[in-house]
Amino acid sequence: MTQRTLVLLKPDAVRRGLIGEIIGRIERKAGWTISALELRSLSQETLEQHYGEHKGKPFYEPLVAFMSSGPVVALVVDGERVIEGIRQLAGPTDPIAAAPGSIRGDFGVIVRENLIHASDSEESAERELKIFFPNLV
Ligand code: RTP
Ligand code: MG
Repeated sequence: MTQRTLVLLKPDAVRRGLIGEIIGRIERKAGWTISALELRSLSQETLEQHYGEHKGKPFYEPLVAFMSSGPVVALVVDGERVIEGIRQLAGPTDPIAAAPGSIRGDFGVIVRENLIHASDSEESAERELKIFFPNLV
């Protein structure tokens, strides 16, 4: 089942020089294709749309501050079961709970600064792709 997903390399990943390491893991999966890729700074409006489901939660304001603390790398990835696949590569939200071998498990410690975002379902992917890459066909 070919799918399309949105991936963000968060500001901590960019600051720490982990762009190549993380994209390399995605690229090496057989049959997945990067169809868009851009370094960009996210506006408050974009973050409000993207993380709207978390508005009102205690971690929302610090999350938005963190996500606007530096540029992110936004990618669109296409391929077989890529939505579930990249969530697996990333590991659970809390990097300490994430197994070694996963991106968060290998490089993260802090829950907020967990390196990568990946859409968590087909519905989320569709919604998030419209926010970040509205003109992609
Ligand atoms: P993401 O949306 O960024 O891909 O991460 P996720 O699905 O694994 O986690 P989610 O529950 O959607 O949370 C979004 C992001 O908010 C930060 N967070 N901080 N307790 C906390 O301090 C807390 N909980 C979540 C993380 O950056 C998480 O990825
Ligand atoms: Mg999420």
